[in-house]
Amino acid sequence: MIFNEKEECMLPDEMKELQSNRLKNLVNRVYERVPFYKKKFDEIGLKPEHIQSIDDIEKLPFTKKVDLRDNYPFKLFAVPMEEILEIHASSGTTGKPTVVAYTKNDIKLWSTVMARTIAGVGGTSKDIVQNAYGYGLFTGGLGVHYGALELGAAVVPVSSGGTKRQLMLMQDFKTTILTCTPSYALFMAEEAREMGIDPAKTSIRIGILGAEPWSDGMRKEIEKIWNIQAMDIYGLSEIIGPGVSFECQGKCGLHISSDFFYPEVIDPKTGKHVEEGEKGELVITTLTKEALPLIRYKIGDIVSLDYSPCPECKRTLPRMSKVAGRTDDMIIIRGVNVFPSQIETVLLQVEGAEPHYLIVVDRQHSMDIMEVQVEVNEKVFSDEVKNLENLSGKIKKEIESVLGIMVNIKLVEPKTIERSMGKAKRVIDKRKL
Ligand code: DLL
Repeated sequence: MIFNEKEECMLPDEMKELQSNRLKNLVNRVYERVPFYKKKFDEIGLKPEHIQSIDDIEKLPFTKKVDLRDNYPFKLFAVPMEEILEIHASSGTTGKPTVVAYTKNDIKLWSTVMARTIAGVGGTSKDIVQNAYGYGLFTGGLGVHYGALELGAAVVPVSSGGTKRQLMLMQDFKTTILTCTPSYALFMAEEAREMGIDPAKTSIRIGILGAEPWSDGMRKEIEKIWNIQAMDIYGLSEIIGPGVSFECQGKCGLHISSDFFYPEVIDPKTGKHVEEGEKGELVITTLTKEALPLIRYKIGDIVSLDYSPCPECKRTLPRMSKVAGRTDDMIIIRGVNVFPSQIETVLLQVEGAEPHYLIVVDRQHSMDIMEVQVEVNEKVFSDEVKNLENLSGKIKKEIESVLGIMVNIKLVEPKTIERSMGKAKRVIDKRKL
């Protein structure tokens, strides 16, 4: 189903004009309202009037995650606090989270693009959506929630976790759409079997899955176990949350809502556009967002773009490939973005721990588990066992409070973690996606 045919099936010229007008307006707005952008534009001698069309976008400088960190928490906001309705945060690269915010119009926009998403993957107002993405500062729960409301579907705001209860509600309510991370969908199926429930026999017909990388192999497995259509949706907090792109029923790439989020794919080394169809780093400009407009935001996800007509639906929105990797060392564990540098920051603050560490990620019973191996110094190593246990407990507590997910700590002898001559290898990811 198409949520809004007029918007999603625009002719290329119409779209270009809309994007150009929106970009001009955006550039004026940030130049006037956000000192960070004014300074950046002034540094390269760029005036808002130099931007006359969407084709001028390459004249604009990139924005990066570090810019959000440097302007923590609110300095990139383009509206006064009285216009802000909601504030979210996701993992930053070090101690402080990345903060994002929404005005009333931004929430409307979020609702629209998420209604497009749910309709795009095959949902209707008749569906009962069991929303097992986390509610709270994480963007998944509320994003899907707003979309379901806008579409007119019934939403069950169960949030993530409490798997047995999820399964009970699913059976009693006869929910038809499950929204969660792909790994949680697999975990839930295992729990179901243990409880004597056959996941293939539930009333779920569509899984709206995303927030972490997953392969087509994993899609097939989820589709088989649950007897559903497993659909990929993509987004990130900084741009809007979920709702940046979604698969239509052809599963032939993810349609980007490019009337609001203008996509470019660049070579991360040169910053230049790659050819259509070639892989590179996704960069997005939020054309209409009010609270936190972002110009040419370098996302770090590797994708390719396809502007050819969709073989399945009438949408003219371009399609991006599934995410093929990252340009940085971010990993996603149970839907939570984790940067090795966050762990390093904690270790540097704990007496007795050395900043030599290795993160080992694995998947057991469809659940991601993370172990951090930490080297201790000679003095601590010769201490009593009790002291070592205390140290390990302290590191665990600190890391868990920063990341918000469970972690196992293994203290290892001094000088046992392999030293590297070049880029240190901080992560061993044993998960087979
Ligand atoms: O994970 C938004 C979201 C919520 C998307 C629910 C889909 C469903 P963040 O926590 O800010 O936002 O993390 C964003 O997650 O840059 C990607 O690296 C990764 N990611 C999100 N969706 C996908 C996907 C949400 N479908 C970061 N495939 C992004 C692969 C994904 N990676």
